[in-house]
Amino acid sequence: MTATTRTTLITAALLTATAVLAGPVAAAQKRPPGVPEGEVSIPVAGKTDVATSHGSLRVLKPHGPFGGARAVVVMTSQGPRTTVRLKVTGVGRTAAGRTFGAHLHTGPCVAGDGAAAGPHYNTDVINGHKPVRVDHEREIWLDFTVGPSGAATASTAVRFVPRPGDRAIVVHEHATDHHGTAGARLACLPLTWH
Ligand SMILES: [Cu+2]
Repeated sequence: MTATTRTTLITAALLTATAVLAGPVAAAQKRPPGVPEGEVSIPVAGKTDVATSHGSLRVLKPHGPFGGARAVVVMTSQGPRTTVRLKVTGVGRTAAGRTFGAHLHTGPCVAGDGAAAGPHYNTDVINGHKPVRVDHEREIWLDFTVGPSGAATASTAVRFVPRPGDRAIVVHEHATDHHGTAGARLACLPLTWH
């Protein structure tokens, strides 16, 4: 055997060993289609608009500061997380500096009929988890403080995605206390999604 032949045989043996190893290693990488070899793909859940609503607030209790008010609400989700933003404008100047409770309720927003909005949307109640806990992680609370120009904003983020329905953002007369209560229902904005 010449030196050249010996080199060729060794090279062939090495190539065979490489081919045997390449199979399982390549399979273990679980490279998704379209991703070039050597690149790592990190799945990113896209942000999705769940629901939006804007318009005049519907008055539930007359003579309050929300008769001429308007609101915008935007609900987006990213994976299991939901962000809700609320902006209210045109609130009566007498309400400047006051804080009002606001929540997502399970029922619809019907002018003059506060009871129609039903209870707070509570993910423990919806999923049958007991005991039911009432807090800003299980419900969507959007309390806001009215500025001197009659505008206010609020936002919240929760680790659940509310189920679709014909629902309402309800504004109450007081800030929300630790029991989740905030007094009389003054106004609402419908929020419907499917
Ligand atoms: Cu409420």
